[in-house]
Amino acid sequence: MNPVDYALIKKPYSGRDDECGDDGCFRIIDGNCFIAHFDALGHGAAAAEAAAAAVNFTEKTCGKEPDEIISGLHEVLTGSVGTVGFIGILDLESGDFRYSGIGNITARIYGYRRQSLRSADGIIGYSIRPPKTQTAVVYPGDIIVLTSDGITEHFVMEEYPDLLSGSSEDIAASFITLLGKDNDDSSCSVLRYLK
Ligand SMILES: [Mn+2]
Repeated sequence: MNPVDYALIKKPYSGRDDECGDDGCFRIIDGNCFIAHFDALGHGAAAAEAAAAAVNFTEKTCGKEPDEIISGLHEVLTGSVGTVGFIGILDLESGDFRYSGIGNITARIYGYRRQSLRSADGIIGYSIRPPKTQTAVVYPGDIIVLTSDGITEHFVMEEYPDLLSGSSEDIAASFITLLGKDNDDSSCSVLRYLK
């Protein structure tokens, strides 16, 4: 079973750590590596509260399939400002990555090739269609990167030759420093599937 290296870095727009509407979590359970990333609408205290509720619920239910967790989150977060979110489960033995996303969390696999993992339209807690779990294959050495819309989505990789260098912590820090916007919370989760 291949080990993983995980990091989450978030940078609140207001500069106050208790006012970040971007958040995420990570667990390893029974040979599966579970990862989630959220960006609650807007920023400030109400967004931070919704993001915290999303993480709290997700941590309690992370043995379930991604689409089931999203459906549960949608119920729990009704009445909140709502959030976009991405949930993935990596089978550490096979490299199968089951995922489900709603809204504009950018999810990409970098490695031998670059693959974007598409999310459905909608806002969790406000309006979603029945979520689906999809599957991608992750190979040893691949890097899964999840970013909120506080990080530039479109960029030319060749202009950032060191973006994917170092540990997951280094990579997340590079995304925030090199591609972070200054008008929103920004955040990046990195999961490296080690050889
Ligand atoms: Mn945002």
